Amino acid sequence: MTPTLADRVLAGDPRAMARAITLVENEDPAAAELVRAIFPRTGRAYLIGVTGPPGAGKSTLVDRLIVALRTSSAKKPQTVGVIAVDPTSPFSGGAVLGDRLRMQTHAADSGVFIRSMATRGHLGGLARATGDAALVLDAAGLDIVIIETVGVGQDEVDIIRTADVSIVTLVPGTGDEVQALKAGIMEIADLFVVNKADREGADRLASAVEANLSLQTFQPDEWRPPILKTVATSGNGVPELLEAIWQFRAHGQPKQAARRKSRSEYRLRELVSHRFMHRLEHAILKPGELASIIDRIAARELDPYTAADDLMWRVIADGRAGSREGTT
Ligand SMILES: Nc1nc2c(ncn2[C@@H]2O[C@H](COP(=O)(O)OP(=O)(O)OP(=O)(O)O)[C@@H](O)[C@H]2O)c(=O)[nH]1
Ligand SMILES: [Mg+2]
Repeated sequence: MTPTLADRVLAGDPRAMARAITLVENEDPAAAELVRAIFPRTGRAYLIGVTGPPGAGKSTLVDRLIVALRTSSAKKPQTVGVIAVDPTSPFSGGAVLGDRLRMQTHAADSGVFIRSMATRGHLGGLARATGDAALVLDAAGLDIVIIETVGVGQDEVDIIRTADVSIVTLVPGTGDEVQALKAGIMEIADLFVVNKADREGADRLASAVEANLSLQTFQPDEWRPPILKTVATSGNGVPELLEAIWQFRAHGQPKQAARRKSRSEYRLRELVSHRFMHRLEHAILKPGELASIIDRIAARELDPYTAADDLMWRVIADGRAGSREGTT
């Protein structure tokens, strides 16, 4: 019997991994089947989320982290998968290409798998696609899975929030400091990285983050996010960053269990609402019907609560009719 795509993913075949990620990225119906098959074999990889403003040096930093993870003398070399979530508009593919080129140093290393995912075409489904892609890399047996996102939208925050460790990168002199603090990114950080520390203002930025942290109270045994300074281009500060990640991992066992639970909860809730809407739009409503309901709400002919209740009951009724007919 020829091996299935799931079998090949589980065997760590990079071509199968790439194919599997394409399926989840395109929301191909075969993706659900694949995730079902690999899911029992996931949960082993350690998920590192890296976020921060555009151009903060995240990819450069991730590249350095890969090198450190592959050569670290303290531990056995770790195998690494990277998913770079790219916010690029359909009109410029520049950043994706940039990431590919920058990380090409690892092309010959079979212990490293790198993949960019575009955000376009994913209306709110980005976190799902990214989560599934992470499952693929996890199932393939990679020790570490790094997810890079630009910290701008809720989707990205959701992705990073559910990682085992969340790294927030900031850069001096861009005014992003304030924005990051506002965007609620402070709360999701387990580690802060002030990158481009070769630039003017790095100490000032580190102090600002520190000042913000000191407003929060931490229990004696609670993890207090450290603030690390790095120069990703030269690799300065990267060994210390990796060390801090290991410390967090060792420290954060109870927290990690809670994270994984919240990741499961998030995925389930997201998937149920997605499936519900999908069924509604593709199996129950006639083409254009949803649009006309929306128009009626906008015109105040219908209120959104009545409309939502009605739609919910139609899905339920359809499900009942389906089960009576013996179909699903
Ligand atoms: N001076 C200086 N430049 C850096 C440093 N780290 C990265 N850069 C430069 O900053 C630019 C952006 O780096 P990237 O690694 O692409 O940044 P990014 O955050 O991944 O960018 P996006 O994914 O597009 O948001 C590149 O030109 C890097 O060479 C640093 O520590 N110091
Ligand atoms: Mg990048």
